[in-house]
Amino acid sequence: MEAGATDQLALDQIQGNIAGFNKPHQRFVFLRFPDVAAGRRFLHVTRREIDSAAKVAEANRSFKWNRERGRDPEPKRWFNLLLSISGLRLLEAPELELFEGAFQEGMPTRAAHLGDVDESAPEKWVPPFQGDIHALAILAADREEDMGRLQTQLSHHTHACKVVEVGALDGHARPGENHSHEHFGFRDGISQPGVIGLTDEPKPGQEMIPAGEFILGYPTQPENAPPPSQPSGAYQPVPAPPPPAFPAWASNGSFFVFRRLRQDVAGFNRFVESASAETSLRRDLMEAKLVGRYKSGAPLEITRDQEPNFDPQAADPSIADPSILEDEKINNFEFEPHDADGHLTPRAAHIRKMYPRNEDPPGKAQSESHRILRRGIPYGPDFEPSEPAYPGEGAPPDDQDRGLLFGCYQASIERGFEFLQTQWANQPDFPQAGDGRDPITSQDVPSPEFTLPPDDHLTMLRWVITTGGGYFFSPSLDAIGFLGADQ
Ligand code: N7H
Repeated sequence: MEAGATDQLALDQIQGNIAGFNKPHQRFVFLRFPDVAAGRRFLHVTRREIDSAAKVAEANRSFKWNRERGRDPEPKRWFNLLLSISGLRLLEAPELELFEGAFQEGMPTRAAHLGDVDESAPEKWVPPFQGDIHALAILAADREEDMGRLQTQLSHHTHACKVVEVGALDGHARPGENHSHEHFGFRDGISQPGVIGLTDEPKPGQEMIPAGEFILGYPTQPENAPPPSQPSGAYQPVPAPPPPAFPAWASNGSFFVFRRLRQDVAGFNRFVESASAETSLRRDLMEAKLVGRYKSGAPLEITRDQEPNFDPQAADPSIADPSILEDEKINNFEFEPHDADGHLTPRAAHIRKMYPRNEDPPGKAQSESHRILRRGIPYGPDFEPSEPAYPGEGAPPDDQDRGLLFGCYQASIERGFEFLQTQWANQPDFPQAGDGRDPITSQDVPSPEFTLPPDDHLTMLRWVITTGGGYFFSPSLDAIGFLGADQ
């Protein structure tokens, strides 16, 4: 299949956030159905309001077209509806035993496996994550005032169907120049896999991945196949292994992992300060070593347009050449062969652990077999350096509670999110013995180690704490109709 072909995916069936809402205001509303009849009625009445990937992708194209011409794009409001395993059970969805184990068990049951221990343990999670959640409504809008309209519309249906809204979490892009940056200060939302049949103009360095890695019912990435060619995005099809098992009604659906991740910005900043003093590295370079990018988003690697002897460590390259931050350049790099030892980007840096690109091990083909479509948005107020330290060892007060409402779509949670978290982030010996843990996402031990080549070993603290989460399924529009009908 040619990269960019859009006629092969049933985009009018697939829910819209898989294409990416990309909105600065998002609300996650968690729902409980009192009984099967109420649940089915709720699906039946909300089905026609669910926005499809076809609609969202078209609006995203028009948004970009208008922005490039200096015009104000038309503001949009989006709505999607997802179900947890207990919601599907209550709705008496058939053949649920075909779904993979991780989804059937749910995130809290997987806590020990994921490393959600100590402060991150499910017993400490905030409401509504202590109770049973049947469904998740995702509301998204360009304008904050439109969230009220979306919420009113949703509540109209929940009241009419006697569905309980057990809690809601609001995410907002940070204000002003920090708009695209998360709370530690790094630009986020840069590197995403291209999806064959959905991504029509892959950016340089953006590999095109078979849609079956993200959406059920399509070809998947063969783990041991030769790597797809790049950088133009021209993908050479290779025979696919059999897709993971799932009930027939689940075609065109996708699994959504949601995590409420609290960030201790003061703790992160303190660590950077002491580690840069210890290693005599500039502070901005120390930060970049942990993530693999400077806060601006500029990579710590030599991009394909730069001279081979370019030194990305001398200073953040975007200071001298802001064009490095453009789509054509910012993600156009590999780790091998010039940085096999991690002297530029440490092998345990967050972006290298989470997507090792052509690094071997694990090799490009395996790297491309564990991609996810990230859909995170910050929550909580901006950090103020003058704010008081947290009281004792406890949780921060509400007005200092900030972090990321992390979300990601994939066709298999075990192959996607869980693999990244357990096999790569939490493994001190991945990709090579002694490389250390992911400084951003691993929380499984109190004092994770991080190897800064050539021979510094830093002992970190935990700055990211899991405070809630769940596994959800985003059914196709037809499947919502099917599950909402009296069967
Ligand atoms: Fe990560 N951060 O701000 O430090 N992440 N992440 N992440 N992350 C990325 O490329 C961050 C988390 C991935 O393709 C960037 O968009 C924070 C989880 C993947 O090169 C930054 C949190 C998981 C990539 C951050 C967090 C991942 C990625 C670079 C939690 C999955 C793409 C900007 C609070 C288990 C790698 C960008 C690639 C990139 C940050 C969580 C995965 C800056 C603060 C839980 C796959």
